[in-house]
Amino acid sequence: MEKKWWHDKVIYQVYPKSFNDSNGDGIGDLPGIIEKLDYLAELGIDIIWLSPVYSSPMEDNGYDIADYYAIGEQFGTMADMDKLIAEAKKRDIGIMMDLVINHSSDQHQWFKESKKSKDNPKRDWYIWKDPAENGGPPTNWRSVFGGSAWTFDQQTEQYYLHTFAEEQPDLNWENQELRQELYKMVNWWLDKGLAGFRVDAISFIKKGEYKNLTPDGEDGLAEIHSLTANKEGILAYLNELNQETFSNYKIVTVAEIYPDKSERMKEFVGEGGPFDFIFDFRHTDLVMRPDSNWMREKEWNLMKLKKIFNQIQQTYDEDSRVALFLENHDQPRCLNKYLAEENINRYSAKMLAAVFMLMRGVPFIYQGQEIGMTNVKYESIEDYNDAASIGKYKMALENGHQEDEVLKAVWNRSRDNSRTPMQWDDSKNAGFSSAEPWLKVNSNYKDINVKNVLADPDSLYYFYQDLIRLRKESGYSKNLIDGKYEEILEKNQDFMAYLRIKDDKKIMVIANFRDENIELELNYKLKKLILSNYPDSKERLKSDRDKIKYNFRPFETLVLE
Ligand code: TEU
Ligand code: CA
Repeated sequence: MEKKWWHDKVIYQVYPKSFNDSNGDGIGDLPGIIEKLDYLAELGIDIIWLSPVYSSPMEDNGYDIADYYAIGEQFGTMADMDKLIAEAKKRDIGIMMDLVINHSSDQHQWFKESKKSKDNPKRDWYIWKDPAENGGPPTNWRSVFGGSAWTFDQQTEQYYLHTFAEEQPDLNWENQELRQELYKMVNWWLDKGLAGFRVDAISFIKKGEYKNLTPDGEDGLAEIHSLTANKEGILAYLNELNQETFSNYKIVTVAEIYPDKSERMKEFVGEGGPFDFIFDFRHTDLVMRPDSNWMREKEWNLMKLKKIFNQIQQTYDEDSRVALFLENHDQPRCLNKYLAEENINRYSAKMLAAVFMLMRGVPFIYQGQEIGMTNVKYESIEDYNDAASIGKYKMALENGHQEDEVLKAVWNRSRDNSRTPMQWDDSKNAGFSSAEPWLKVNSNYKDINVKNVLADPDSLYYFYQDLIRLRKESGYSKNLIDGKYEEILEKNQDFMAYLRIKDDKKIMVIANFRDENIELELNYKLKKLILSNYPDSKERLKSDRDKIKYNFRPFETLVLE
């Protein structure tokens, strides 16, 4: 595969509802994003992935779309959207929209029609089935947000399928008319000059056989993920989608695909595949339990994490790419996920940043990650908004768990951890809004905010900036963008380390994951220290002719040639 224009790009994810509120209604909006474009340009990112801003009743914060051709009024207007695309372009930033086509909102005109009668022309655009013999749901599938994946409709006495909330009915991809209608919409957006799409939950568009499976949780239901992800025949639809839309534009697409078997991943990406690259969730799944078992804390350790990172890197050969990410709007903050609470500090935060940003792939920074935002602990479930947290909370109480135990699990796992308003400064509401925000600001905003990191030359923000420059504009670009990934010190329990090799140049990224000093001897010839998360590594780093001996401090991370 030849080199692609997007190989060296860095993508920043904006969750619009929580980014910046320009008109004082407590909800982030498009003009608010435009106000902050200079901030993002300064960081050095190339593309903004915008979580959905379409017209939506917001049962799942915009992942429930009521009109694909309209902007949600809380976010602004189509004119604001056009302006955002234009203003971003002036700064060399592309806009990547979120494409949510596994399901729509139940408020979409199509579903309203579909619901009317069994012989409505749009009936077949969604998935309707007769009740099981006992009158219950057609199968025992659990929706991703908890509870049955089927909802009964009184009027027509059938159930409809929803992989996610009941307000998010699944579209029926078997219906050709529907598919054509979706492609028309995709092209309409691409004609506006987007940089591309992030394609939501696309693993689920092809359903498996409609049958009961062995229950895997205390609710007697079975995980829909394993039943419907990437089913045989999905590629025909995805290739058609690509043919009719993406392939006719100079864009980049990244898809949310759940790997069943890693060998299959390659069918989805690269030359001839329907997408340019994908999110591979193996490293986040290591830390988070599947939905059926979400309350139990997951045991993981550095050895497992290293192994998985290595597997992900090896899955995609030298020519293809994978999304590099630690956070998104569905995940808790990376500092809490990968570090013990007492170990969260600027050194460990920079360590995580360096380790993931310098692998082979396209890095994603989620809003607030660059300033070190952390998880939130609301005192009551009333303060939560995330449909998944609330659904699972209810389910757990019904299954007899104690409220405080469940709330604790919500603290760890809730998607609201990453959805708290962006912390711009130490003024009221963290400078996010002049009004009470839709979701409570994290109480640590007086310490952790954009104003502070910009004023501190040694901050995490500037470290991210350095990492981006290192990838894009340094003598090491070739290694970091195209170079081979090779894990080293596989057996070492304390360090994660790898090489990025291109021609005869080798770059080493080496990180001490422990909160203690550890001395290490490396059989490499040191040419240069490129970057470190401590100010004085250079003076301390001495090397023999072909050995590096170094006393690493807690979380110390070096990038070496
Ligand atoms: O997520 C798909 C998905 O299956 C999970 O990430 C899911 O959100 C998580 O396991 C819930 O605990 C995508 C979007 O990223 C997510 O925000 C949407 O809610 C979902 O699709 C439905 O559109
Ligand atoms: Ca607003």
